[in-house]
Amino acid sequence: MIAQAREWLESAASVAVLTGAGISAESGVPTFRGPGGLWRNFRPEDLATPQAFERNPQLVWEWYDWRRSLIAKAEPNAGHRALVQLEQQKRSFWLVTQNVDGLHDRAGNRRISKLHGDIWTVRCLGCGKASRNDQVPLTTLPPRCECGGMLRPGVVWFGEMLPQQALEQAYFAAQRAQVFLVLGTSSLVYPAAALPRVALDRGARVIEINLEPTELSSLAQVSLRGKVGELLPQIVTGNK
Ligand code: BV8
Ligand code: ZN
Repeated sequence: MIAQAREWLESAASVAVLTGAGISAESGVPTFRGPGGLWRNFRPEDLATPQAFERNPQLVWEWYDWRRSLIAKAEPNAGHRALVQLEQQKRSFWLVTQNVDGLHDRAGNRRISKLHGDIWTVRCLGCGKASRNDQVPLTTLPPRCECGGMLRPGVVWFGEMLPQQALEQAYFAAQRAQVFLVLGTSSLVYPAAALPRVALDRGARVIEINLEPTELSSLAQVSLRGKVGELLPQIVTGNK
């Protein structure tokens, strides 16, 4: 299976990647679902929604402030680094991430679409201004804009539209890919989870790496069980 995956990846001219929280787990950033997940005492719909923020901005900001403090201490891991190597090796490469932690950017990937936004940006509900804010911890919750308006995290919540350009880039990459890597995602959240299916419909080879089986596992031609940080470097050639 690993040899097959390595051979397919090596001979592919065009590669697309979809990552989820699992690739950042080895950097110490908790995942959303599964053991030790972020959502353990909340349902995702309870926190990551505009209604939850409307109802209790303080609670939602406490959650994001806690995550920002964890992410600030995190470093990209071998899985992130293998994707930087892959971007450098491939003429046609695109990385689509559901993660908002910014670890792919810090690792050095440039050809990237962030489908669910970025935890280090904030947006004012008053004047609409978006800006970068990397203050950890935040001194006031919820943080305020200089116009006095309330700031929200610059992320995409359930029921909210994804950034149009990022989504278009992602679909285009999925349609063009000869090999589509799906790394550390439960493949439950749409429209991100539709991307590997788009690639499959176009005859791409889908290689999944996950600790456990997912909704996608039965559709992927290769589904490797294990840690992204351990298995991905084994299929990205040029690694010992
Ligand atoms: C939208 C906020 C259009 C940012 C997030 C019914 C059916 C189908 C769809 C829907 C439905 N009802 C509602 C919908 C739409 C909804 C949706 O998909 N719901 C799901 C739950 C059914 N989607 C939306 O609302 C999207 N918007 O559709 O807009 C629209 C507009 C208006 C009206 C109608 C429609 C918006 C989706 C974005 C939601 N925002 N988060 C943040 O705070 O981070 S989603 C949240 O889940 C995160 O963003 C995260 O990225 C995402 C996906 O989770 P994963 O990344 O996969 O992480 P997870 O913990 O689940 O899994 C980790 C995996 O890694 C596990 O499998 C684990 O085994 C593995 N793993 C762990 N460690 C490792 C590992 N693998 C390898 N190595 C390891 N070391
Ligand atoms: Zn403002």
